[in-house]
Amino acid sequence: MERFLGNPILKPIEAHAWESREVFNPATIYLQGRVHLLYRAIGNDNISRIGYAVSGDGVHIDDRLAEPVLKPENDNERDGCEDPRITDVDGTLALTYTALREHNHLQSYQVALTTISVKDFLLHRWNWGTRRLPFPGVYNKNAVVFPKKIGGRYVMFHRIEPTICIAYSDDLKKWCDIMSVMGPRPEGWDNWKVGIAGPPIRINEGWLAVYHGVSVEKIYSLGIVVLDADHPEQVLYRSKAPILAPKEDYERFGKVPNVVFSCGNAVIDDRFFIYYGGADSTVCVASINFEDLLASIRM
Ligand code: BMA
Repeated sequence: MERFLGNPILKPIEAHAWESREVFNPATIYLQGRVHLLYRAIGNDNISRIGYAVSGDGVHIDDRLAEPVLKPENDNERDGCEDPRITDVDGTLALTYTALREHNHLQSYQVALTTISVKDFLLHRWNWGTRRLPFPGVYNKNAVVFPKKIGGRYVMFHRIEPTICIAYSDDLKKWCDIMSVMGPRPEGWDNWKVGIAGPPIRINEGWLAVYHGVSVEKIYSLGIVVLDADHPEQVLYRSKAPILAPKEDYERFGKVPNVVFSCGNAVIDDRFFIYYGGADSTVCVASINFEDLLASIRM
């Protein structure tokens, strides 16, 4: 992966109380020739909200809104809306995020899911639909919806610690057939826990997805995985080494050191872009020629 030399592409804005401390882990979606970023922002009150920025070339930010586009709205997410992922699934945008609630300093977190029409999204009318909990009461995060139905059903990856799991749904409301997909490996960089990054991409071999792996030393790195086209609970390939690991200062030092954490990607022309949070503090981007990435999984 080649890091963009202008990283970080988004930094906190001190004058905005809601995004004054950290901005990181953006969801991304490529629509009408632009990359739209929904980034996690932490402000003076230590609560996570979601902000919006947009880029025409994938690396330079052309516009950024001064107000959050999604913020806690009910008790389940009272203490924050974290780590969004967004997917265009047959013309509806499905947004998943981590709903955080604290009880006596103990964190409880669940997956939350809402939708918005492409039209509203592009017009910046933030008419999010009902916020649902696909797995009520279950400690769960790192959820992302697949961009296509499989066997007539919606598909979602999510993470019941320490394992990436799958679930299926007829209506994006009720989820069933939860199965484990892949867990940590005993050796190396992903030996503590794993979680999926942005939406999987359909390639000839099946589904290509980026995931994060955490080592017992609490270093967050990114790897890739290829899943079967019709049964994405089956892993066909998993990268031995990370494709991106903390190296630059903006990845090694910050609110949480040694973290590269991704919730979004985009293919623009012949390049694959990975958007990620550096050290839970800023938004960064790295890219690779898409054919080179595909060649690496075929070797
Ligand atoms: C995870 C999430 C991410 C964060 C990562 C590293 O549990 O909270 O938002 O980037 O830890 O701190």
